[in-house]
Amino acid sequence: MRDFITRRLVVLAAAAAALTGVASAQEATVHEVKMLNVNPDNPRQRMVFVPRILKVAPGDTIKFTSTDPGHNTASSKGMIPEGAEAWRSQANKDFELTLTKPGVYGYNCTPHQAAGMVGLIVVEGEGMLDNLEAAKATKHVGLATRSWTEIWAEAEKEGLFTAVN
Ligand SMILES: [Cu+2]
Repeated sequence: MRDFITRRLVVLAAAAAALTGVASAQEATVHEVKMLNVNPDNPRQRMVFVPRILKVAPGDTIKFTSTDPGHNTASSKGMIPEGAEAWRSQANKDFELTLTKPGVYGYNCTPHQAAGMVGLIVVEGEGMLDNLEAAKATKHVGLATRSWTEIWAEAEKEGLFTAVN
């Protein structure tokens, strides 16, 4: 539901920009990612970021909300673009992350990484695929291996790595 609202806000921002004759619709958007014990849309998924795959524009903010206790978000080693800043949030706290450099960003929940709690953000733009192979080649622990197999396949299927919007 929130995802739907976010999308609507983006559409409204774009429409407002068009109406007022503003050339750029590059309004910085805030995308919410919930940190959950159970995915309400897929209860078999436990310890999960929802949505766990996001494509954003440079300068957009991702707001990780501590919906359920005990989770955090941290960039995964070897899975962010060269020169991008690593992050690691405190557990039980909301966390806002603004990404400016195009590329793929793999992240995890520190305590639940082995339980498969990982996610992907793609920041579109020039050079966004530069670190894709390196990110895909990263080794994982426990159920994260399965999560990443699913995430790469889903991202591919959704065309995240093809055209720049
Ligand atoms: Cu967690």
